[in-house]
Amino acid sequence: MSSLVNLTRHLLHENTYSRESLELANIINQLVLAAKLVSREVTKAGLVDILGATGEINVQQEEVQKLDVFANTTFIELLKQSPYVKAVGSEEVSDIVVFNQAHHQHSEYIVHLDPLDGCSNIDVNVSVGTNFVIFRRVSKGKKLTKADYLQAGKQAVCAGYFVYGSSTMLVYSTGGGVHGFTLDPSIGEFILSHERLQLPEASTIYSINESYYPKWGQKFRGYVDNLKKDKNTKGKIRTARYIGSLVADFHRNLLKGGIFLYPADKKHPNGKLRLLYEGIPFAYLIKQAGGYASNGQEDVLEIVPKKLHQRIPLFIGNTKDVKEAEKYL
Ligand code: P6P
Repeated sequence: MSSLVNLTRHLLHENTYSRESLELANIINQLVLAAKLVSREVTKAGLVDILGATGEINVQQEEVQKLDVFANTTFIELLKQSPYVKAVGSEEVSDIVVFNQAHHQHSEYIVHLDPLDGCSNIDVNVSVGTNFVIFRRVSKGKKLTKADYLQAGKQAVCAGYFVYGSSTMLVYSTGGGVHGFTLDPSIGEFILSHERLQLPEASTIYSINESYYPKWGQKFRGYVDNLKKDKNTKGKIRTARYIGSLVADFHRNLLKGGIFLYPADKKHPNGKLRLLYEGIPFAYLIKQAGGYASNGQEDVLEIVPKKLHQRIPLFIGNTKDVKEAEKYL
């Protein structure tokens, strides 16, 4: 029993029971409660009328799925209950959501999240997830400023994701390594299952949507062509894996290594993935796990967002692989 570590105990222990860790523990426990509610809906999605699209188009110009709406509402409402969260940036909402109830007067934290990443795959039972990153405010005034919610990822105090797959997991870091917890539905607790995750030294896996090959630049096409001929020290050629749900592709990358690539192309001149709630959470985690994330020119964690839904190209995984890809971009 003494080896049983639940999330709250881990969070407090990890941060030496500091005041900030108590505040983070409260915020993450709200995220956990929301994730349990979303996990329940996701796992029974085929049985109730919560599958499919709502008929609306969101700020990303994507079809809004019913589960997207449920997840977005659930996470925002539960984060609003925390006395520590001042605002939420959500993939589903065009502007920053600022909380101004009485218990938010001294709230110090901003949470950016993608409530249900990969949602277009939900109808075919592919793993989806919720990505999040937490920042502390930098301004001292009463009014929230852009400087508070448009910070570079290196300023984050916590990042993580929930993945709703064959099991529901939480993978998070507060800067002291990456830790994975698996939900035990029979007791409703996230139990430590992957302590201090580190990327494997090397991997033959590369992950990219090759249907966009005709839209890539000439140099990048040459790079991908070479990947197919590439052999590792044991003479093994590369293996392609692409799920099409970023959180699932990232989770595999974190556990098995390799490189995930989503370059800019003619259809997505600035890339498709969003900096604040896709690029930054995963860049924060991969760095803690010994890897690296780039937009092709620089470390994703160094980029100061100019707007909430800013898109970036994303190359993430083993540092050696990502640095090699940067030469062709
Ligand atoms: P494509 C899902 O819609 C998503 O935002 C990410 O989860 C995923 O990695 C990407 O888009 C897939 O994009 O263009 O390969 O279908």
